[in-house]
Amino acid sequence: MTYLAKPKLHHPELPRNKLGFTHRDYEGTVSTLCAGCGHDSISAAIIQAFFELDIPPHRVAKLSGIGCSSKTPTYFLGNSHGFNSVHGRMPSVLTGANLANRELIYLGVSGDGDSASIGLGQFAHVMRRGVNMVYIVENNGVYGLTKGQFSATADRGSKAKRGAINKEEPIDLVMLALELGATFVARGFSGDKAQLVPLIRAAVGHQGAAFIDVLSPCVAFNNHPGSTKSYDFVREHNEAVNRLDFMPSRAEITAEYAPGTVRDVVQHDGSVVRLRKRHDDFDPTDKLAVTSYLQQRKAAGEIVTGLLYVRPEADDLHRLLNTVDAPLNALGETELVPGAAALEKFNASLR
Ligand SMILES: Cc1ncc(C[n+]2csc(CCOP(=O)(O)OP(=O)(O)O)c2C)c(N)n1
Ligand code: SF4
Ligand SMILES: [Mg+2]
Repeated sequence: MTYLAKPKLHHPELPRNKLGFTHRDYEGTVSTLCAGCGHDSISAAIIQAFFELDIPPHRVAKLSGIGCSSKTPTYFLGNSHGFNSVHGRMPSVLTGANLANRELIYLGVSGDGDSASIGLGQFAHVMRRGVNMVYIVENNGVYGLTKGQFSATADRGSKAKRGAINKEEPIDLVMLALELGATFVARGFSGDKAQLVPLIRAAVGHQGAAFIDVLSPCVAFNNHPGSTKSYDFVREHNEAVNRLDFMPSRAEITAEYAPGTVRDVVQHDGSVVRLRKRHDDFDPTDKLAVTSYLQQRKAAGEIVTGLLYVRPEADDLHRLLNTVDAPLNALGETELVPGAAALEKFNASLR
C-alpha cells in the first residue's frame, strides 16, 4: 500500500478556527491520485468545510467503497474515524454504524461506479431510509481505478479515450435521489470550490439524507474532446441556479442584497441555508417544480448545479425507528438487560 505522511512542520501563523485547529489538522496523508484529478479538489473542499464549521475531527466518521474516489478519505480528516468497505457497500456499513452511534457526523464518499453500478441498490435504500449522513459521489463517468470503462452515469453518445461511443442511457443520481426521498439534493463541480464548500457545509448541517453529486473529471481516462465529464465540457455547460451560505445557527444578515435575491431556509435545528438566487423562478423546496426544471434544462444540454432541493423539516432514520439517544456502547447493564417483566410487557404488546 502506498502511504505518504505529510511533513508535520507548518507555518506558525496559519489561521486557526474556534477550536484552535489549523487547516492542517483536517488534512490526511499526501494524495497518490493522478495530478489534476477532480477528486483531490473535492478532498480540499471537504477539509475547508470541516475547518470552517469548527468540527472536532474525532466527531466525524468517513466511510467509502472501492475506487479512486473511495481512496480519498485517506487524504482528508486524518484524525477522524474511517472505514474503507467493499465495492458499493458503503451505505449499509454506514447505516449500521449510524444506528449504533448517532453522535458522530457521517460522511460517505463514493464514485459513480461504486454508487450507480454495483452499489445502486445500496444507494437507493440509504436515501429512502433517510439515514442522517452526507453522501458525496465523485462523478467522473468512468471506473477510474480499473482504467476507464464507462460507468452507468456516462452520457449516451459520450466518447471514450480510445474513441468508443457509449450507447446506453445514463443514470442521473440527482433525479434518483429526488425520487427516492433524499431531503437535501445538490450538484457541484470539483472545479468550483467557491460553490462546493458551502454545499458541503450545508449538507453537514442537514438532519437527514443529504446527497451531493460532484462532477469530478478523471484526467487519465475521461478528459478529452467528446467526453461529457471533461473539465471543458462541464465548464461550458454548467448552469448554477443559486449560490449559498450556511450558518449553523440563525445569524443577522450583514451583507446587502437586492430585494428578492436572498432567501433563508431555516432547518429544524435552527441552522440557516441562505440562498442567493440566480434564477428568480427556482424554488428548491418545491420538489415537483424542481424535477420538471431539471428535466427541461437537461434536455437543453445544461448541467444544473447548486442546491437543487431541500426539505428543512426532514426526518431521519432514528426518529422513524424511535431509537435510544445514547450510543449503544454507552448503554449499561440495566438498559441492556431490563428483566423478565419488561420482556413480558414487550411480548404482550406484540400479541
Ligand atoms: C466486487 C468488486 N467488483 C469489481 C471490482 C473492481 N473495481 C474496483 S474499483 C471499480 C470501479 C470504480 O469506479 P468508481 O466508483 O466510479 O470510482 P473512480 O475510480 O472512478 O473514482 C471496480 C469495477 C471490485 N473491486 N470489487
Ligand atoms: S485514474 Fe482518473 S479518477 Fe483515478 S486518480 Fe487518475 S484521474 Fe483520478
Ligand atoms: Mg468513477
